[in-house]
Amino acid sequence: MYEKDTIIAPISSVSGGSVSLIRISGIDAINISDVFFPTLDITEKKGGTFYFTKFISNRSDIVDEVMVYVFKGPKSYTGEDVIEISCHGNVFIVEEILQNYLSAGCRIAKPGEFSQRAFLNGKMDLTQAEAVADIIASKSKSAVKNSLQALEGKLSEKVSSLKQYLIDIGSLLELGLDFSEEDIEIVSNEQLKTTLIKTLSEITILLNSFSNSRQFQKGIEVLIAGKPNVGKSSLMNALLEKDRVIVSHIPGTTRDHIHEDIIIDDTLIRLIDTAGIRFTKDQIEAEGVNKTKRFLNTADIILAIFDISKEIENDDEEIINHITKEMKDRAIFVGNKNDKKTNEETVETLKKYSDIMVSVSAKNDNNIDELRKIIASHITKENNHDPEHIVISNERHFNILNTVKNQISTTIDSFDNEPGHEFIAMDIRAAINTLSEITGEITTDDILNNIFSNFCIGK
Ligand SMILES: Nc1nc2c(ncn2[C@@H]2O[C@H](COP(=O)(O)OP(=O)(O)OP(=O)(O)O)[C@@H](O)[C@H]2O)c(=O)[nH]1
Ligand SMILES: [Mg+2]
Repeated sequence: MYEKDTIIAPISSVSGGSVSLIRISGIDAINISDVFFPTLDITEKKGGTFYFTKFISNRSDIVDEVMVYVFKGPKSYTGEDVIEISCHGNVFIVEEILQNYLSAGCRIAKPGEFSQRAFLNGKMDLTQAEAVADIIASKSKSAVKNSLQALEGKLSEKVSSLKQYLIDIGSLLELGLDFSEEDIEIVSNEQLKTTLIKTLSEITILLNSFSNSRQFQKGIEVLIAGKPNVGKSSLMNALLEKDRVIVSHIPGTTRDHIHEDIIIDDTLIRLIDTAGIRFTKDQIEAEGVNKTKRFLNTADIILAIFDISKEIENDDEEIINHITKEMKDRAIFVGNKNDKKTNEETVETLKKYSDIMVSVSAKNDNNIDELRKIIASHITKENNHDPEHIVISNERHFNILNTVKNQISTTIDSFDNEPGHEFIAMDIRAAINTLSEITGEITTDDILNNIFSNFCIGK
């Protein structure tokens, strides 16, 4: 499956920056490049060097003034010969350079193909290649840190140490099987069980780190929910510091959800304004309301907003009940319209249900900074993990570890039925093989293609 042909792709954003970077990798990367840099004699250059020169097209036109970087395999990202060209960040220049290489026999790299070649050439294991894609996609500083940890190889080290427990105990077990006729006990059931339980508990810790780290990988969803007309859209605008959403005195103004991204506390926050929650006969609105209820189940943080200048009504109660029953930990109560005369009874009722009640005026921008701080404290609470602690942030790793966890749990449970050591040895071998899928020691073309095709082009 490893095609050794020469591939090309832009590896930076094609326009929008002052410079674009193009990578060419493969057996002919240097030879093909020779004609485009006639003054350079690039085939004679050492690896790890770079030059300022002109890119001359196959029609002898000057395409751009560029920097050319020469890397000789295996000392390159992919492990192959690599040329990187940094040209001006203009889509026509990038396109012309690509076209020149394509006419000379290169082909456009598939998504993730550079990293796939790096993996196949042993430059990195699978967790490290995946970390490259994860770093690019990370939606918070903390997710970047988690993925960097994997790129450094910390996750692979952890997986290796788990595997080593199993290999050590598995080989004793296999040795015991060789002596089974002679009544020598090399490893006791107690020892076996202890090792398996230890492995299981370390895997469980890794698995538990996933849901938090996943949040930081994809960004945090903050849902603004409440009865019609309480000021949800006004609060969204206040948090965004711009008039993004239509605000009006007519209840039911927002029919469908609207989202915008902001950064709070180094984390990407997706703010979602929703249709007001109430029972309604209006079909269009009803659909929006159902969607809001679905969003409530999945949002990371809920800003439950109430009008504290008014009495608590049925619709408010419905929301309070729903939230306090199922999603209290994720909810922040916001009492809006504090610029008007406050209804003390409403405030007391809200305080009764929630430890956190922030009183704001979305319209006058009063106390919005305090609300931002409270949102930030919710994020930090979830985010203060120890840097030495290995974190799982990739779904594939999570799924594999979950399978290993199930395999080991089943083995531990089977001890009650006093299984023969040959069965336990088989289970342990299976668990070792499953673990090996994480780093890619055991893998198939299908798995690899699936992983790398999810990368963006140029990685
Ligand atoms: N006095 C005062 N009025 C506010 C405040 N926030 C919102 N309003 C007013 O309340 C009305 C409703 O505001 P919206 O932001 O549209 O409320 P909403 O919750 O998005 O309403 P729907 O989309 O219809 O569910 C508008 O007339 C706003 O000007 C506030 O803090 N103080
Ligand atoms: Mg609205």
